[in-house]
Amino acid sequence: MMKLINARPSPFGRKVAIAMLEKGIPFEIQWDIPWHADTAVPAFNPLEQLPILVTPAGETVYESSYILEWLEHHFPQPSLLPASADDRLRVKFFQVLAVGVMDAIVRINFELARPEQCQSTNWIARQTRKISGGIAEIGRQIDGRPFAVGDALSLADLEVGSVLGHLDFLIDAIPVLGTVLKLEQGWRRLHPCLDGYVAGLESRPSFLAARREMVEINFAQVIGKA
Ligand SMILES: N[C@@H](CCC(=O)N[C@@H](CS)C(=O)NCC(=O)O)C(=O)O
Repeated sequence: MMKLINARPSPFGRKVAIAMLEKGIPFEIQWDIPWHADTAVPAFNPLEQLPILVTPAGETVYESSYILEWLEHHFPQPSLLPASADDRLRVKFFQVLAVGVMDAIVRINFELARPEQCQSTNWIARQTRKISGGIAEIGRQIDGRPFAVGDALSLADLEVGSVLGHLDFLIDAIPVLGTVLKLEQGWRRLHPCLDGYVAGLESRPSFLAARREMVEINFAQVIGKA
């Protein structure tokens, strides 16, 4: 059986789990915390990041967007990619926006884990602009439709949905992040047109089954002096 090495609140791991659930691929999850000393991650991925897919033959596949493509190639049905090349390119475009927003969220998270006197307000402001600009662009592009590309679920929705869902989750779990991002009331107030889109995705059995849970992670220890 396939094994997914995953971290509990990881949006990267969640989109992979959702793809496997949508495709009906049986898999087990090995939970890990890549920041902790007892992590198994470096033994499977030289880049030391989750999620990692381990096939029954022992092949390892990592980098979430690449795993999604790998799954699409090896388990083409039901397809999570549109038929036309133009639409497939458009899926990639949403992937670029979603990955960019997620990268900025990760950078801010680490900056906030530094002692306050070491934090750069310029850096935080830069990442905040990327997040608000990226979400606004996603909202403009989706424009109230139920799916990002065409009229069916695609990898674009897994990419975008996992980021927006994760932002909800993070703002709830780490209120200071909401304050820094000026999103104390969440992103829906600023981008109401995305509300129905995300609600539709989050009500799918696959999204519901791939639930998030916060675990205690000592980020300050990870970036502090050895
Ligand atoms: N670009 C990677 C990012 C994955 C990622 O950042 N995973 C986190 C867990 S949620 C991790 O393993 N971080 C450890 C590290 O970056 O060293 C992907 O899409 O798979």
